[in-house]
Amino acid sequence: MKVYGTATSAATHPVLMVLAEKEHEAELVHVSILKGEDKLPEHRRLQPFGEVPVLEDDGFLLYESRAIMRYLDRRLPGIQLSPADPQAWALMEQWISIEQCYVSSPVWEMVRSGPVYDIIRRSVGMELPPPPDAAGVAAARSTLATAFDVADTTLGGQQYLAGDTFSLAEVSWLPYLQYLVASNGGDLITERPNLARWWAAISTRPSWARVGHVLEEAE
Ligand SMILES: N[C@@H](CCC(=O)N[C@@H](CS)C(=O)NCC(=O)O)C(=O)O
Repeated sequence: MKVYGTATSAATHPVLMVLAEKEHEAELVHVSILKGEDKLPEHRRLQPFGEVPVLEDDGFLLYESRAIMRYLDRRLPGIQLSPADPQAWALMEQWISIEQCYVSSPVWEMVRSGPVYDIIRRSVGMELPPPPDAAGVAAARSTLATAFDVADTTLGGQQYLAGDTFSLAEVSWLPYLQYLVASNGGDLITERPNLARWWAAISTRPSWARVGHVLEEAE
């Protein structure tokens, strides 16, 4: 198996995380976003939208991080990251959808206001838009606060988002929360006790410690 992506990309993380949880080795083929390699014709032949990640499994090509994480969970032996119970499974899907609709975009706004974006702006060979202003940051924080309040309430009654076991819901949230912490947004987690307890547990999983690298220096 090959994963085309970067070790610090939030969209590549779920793929690497499922592989780590399953203890399955795959080759990470580095595609530098900062150098624009994701926009080259040879990469677009694998991913027509010019983004990472892409999975190649014995000639089978798949892109879109959430599709890949679900595929790998079914495809590989080892720990099951999707609950068998239909209701727990549906709740997992609900929390993945919440991440996609209400968490990842405002986190990216926060990233654009923090130190990671300084690294990106220094690295790319073109002018990037300025960081969001104070109103933009406040709007992102407010959207995140709403989602985090809902998660905090749920986590007051159970250990994980979909119930009592770690699932793909956590896999989909981890990268964005890690980037939020790296972008002056960690208080949004720590000020919510159940969310904070859950974050402390999932962010210290050995698999995440191996794959959850955020961008810390220019390529
Ligand atoms: N919907 C895609 C989004 C992937 C995505 O946003 N990838 C980022 C890296 S984290 C990327 O390739 N960005 C390059 C760009 O947009 O120029 C997925 O989940 O796979």
